[in-house]
Amino acid sequence: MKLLFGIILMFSVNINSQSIKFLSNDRLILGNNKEKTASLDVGDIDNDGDQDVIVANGRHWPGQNRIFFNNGDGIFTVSRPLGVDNGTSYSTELADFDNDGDLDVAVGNGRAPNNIFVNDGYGNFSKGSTFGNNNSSTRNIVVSDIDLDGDQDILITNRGKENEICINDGKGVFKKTIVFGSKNDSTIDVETADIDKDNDIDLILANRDGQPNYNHLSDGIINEGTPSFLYSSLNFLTSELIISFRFFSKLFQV
Ligand SMILES: [Ca+2]
Ligand SMILES: [Ca+2]
Ligand SMILES: [Ca+2]
Ligand SMILES: [Ca+2]
Repeated sequence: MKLLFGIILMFSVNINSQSIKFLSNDRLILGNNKEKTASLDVGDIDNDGDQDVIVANGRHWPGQNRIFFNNGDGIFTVSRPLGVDNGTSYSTELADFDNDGDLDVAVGNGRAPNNIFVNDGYGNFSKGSTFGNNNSSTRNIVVSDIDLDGDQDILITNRGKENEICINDGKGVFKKTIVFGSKNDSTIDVETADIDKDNDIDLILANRDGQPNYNHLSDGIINEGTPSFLYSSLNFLTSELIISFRFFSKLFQV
């Protein structure tokens, strides 16, 4: 008998003695197994009330990024390529970068320009601003209003180069870039939070290549829209948060 859903995957997770079952099948697959997916994000891209998915493909090898549109039942029966160029994409994030009420796309590429794609409100995208250094080995991008001016800025973590904060001008254009860290950093991820409760945004960095993870505390000084970051060190051992907290009291060049 031919199975309607050829592959059925099911697993369950026990949380406090309650069981949650996750079900998947071959109608729920996004793309194909030849695509080297590095990142995805979820949001209502076409403003029809259901959650759609943007998938970034490529990593070291140029790939086609795709948007998958939800048919309302949780099945993605329509996909659309994002842009005409294949790219070495490592990371993608959805946010309303141009403040017009719809979700735009940011794509971070390794050794190739990072790009904004601007939504027309219906899930059709035009290529917008680039952001950050055009030739950095981008490994991750994170969206945060780092200067607290009401628009979404982008933090880029680079391998083998300084990390970057790209400041939004409010219209989805990123002309100003702040670098932090050194070219020797191998940062794979960054999160933002007000760690020291002084009402500004601090940075928590995850580094690879044997480097410690760092916490950058903002000094809260907004100079032409630019915060500075004090450099401190957090050593993470066995996933415990604070083993050692050492301030180097070094003001980063921003
Ligand atoms: Ca939708
Ligand atoms: Ca928008
Ligand atoms: Ca901002
Ligand atoms: Ca803070």
